[in-house]
Amino acid sequence: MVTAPRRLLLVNGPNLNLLGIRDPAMYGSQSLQDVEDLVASTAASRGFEVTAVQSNHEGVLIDAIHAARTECAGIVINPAGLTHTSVVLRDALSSVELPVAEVHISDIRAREPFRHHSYVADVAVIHVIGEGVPGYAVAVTRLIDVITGPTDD
Ligand code: CA2
Repeated sequence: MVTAPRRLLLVNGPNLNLLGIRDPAMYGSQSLQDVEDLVASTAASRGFEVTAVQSNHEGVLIDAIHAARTECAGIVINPAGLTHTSVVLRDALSSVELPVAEVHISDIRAREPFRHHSYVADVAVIHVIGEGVPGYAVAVTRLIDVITGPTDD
């Protein structure tokens, strides 16, 4: 029997390394490290480990997504600006056939029109939008429910 890995991939896209450093009015005061710690602790409470990647380079994110195909049971992703531009990121997510949770810290539906369309939206099974950094924890919990079923502890 093949057992699915109890590991998630956390992907944060371009410029999210600036979280907590710039623009706190839009994205809050918590850092990328705070996000990664929150995701790791939320996943650990359900017996999952996390591999975290943030990059300002699209190809680095795509390589990490490809590696997740055999190493992870699901992907939590905030694609940042690539949400609204990247067919190749969408294709990578689609190709690995893992459940995907899309997270946005801000409410992209209430911002400029160019942020209203997400290339990732219809390859994700979970969408957590505009709930701030705590939205990452919501996404992890809902994604693990999808992976394991809601009664798994
Ligand atoms: O709300 C989100 O999480 C976004 O994915 C953030 C992206 C934006 O392009 C999306 O439309 C919505 C921007 C990430 C840039 O992060 C920064 C963090 C601090 C300061 C400046 C940028």
